[in-house]
Amino acid sequence: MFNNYPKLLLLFLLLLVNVNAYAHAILEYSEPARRAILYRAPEQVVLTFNEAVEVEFSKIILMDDNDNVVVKNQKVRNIYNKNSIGIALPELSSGTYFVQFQVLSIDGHKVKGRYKFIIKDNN
Ligand SMILES: [Cu+2]
Repeated sequence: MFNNYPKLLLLFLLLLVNVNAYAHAILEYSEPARRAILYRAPEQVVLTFNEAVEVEFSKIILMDDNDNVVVKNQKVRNIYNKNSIGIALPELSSGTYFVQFQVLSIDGHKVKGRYKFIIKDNN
């Protein structure tokens, strides 16, 4: 019965390595970009991660400078592929906005983030 012990240990170690291979999703780029200064209001927010995220368990909201929620409960959907998620935006006036997101990585971990962009008055 001790013959199986090294095999089991090896199996266990392999599983451990495998589990560690799945890290959280990392935001690689976004539209609008972090700290972007825009002269035309964006029509959507798109967040692209290094791996697929669970679109049904991901949220994106838009806040203004006074912490008021501007957009929430917008259906998050895949945009370019399974790594990118986004929401459509209503017509936004000039101002400072914050994109706040919470996504579920395929490894089951939640990843949160927040970044700012600015829409300048183009008059
Ligand atoms: Cu993780």
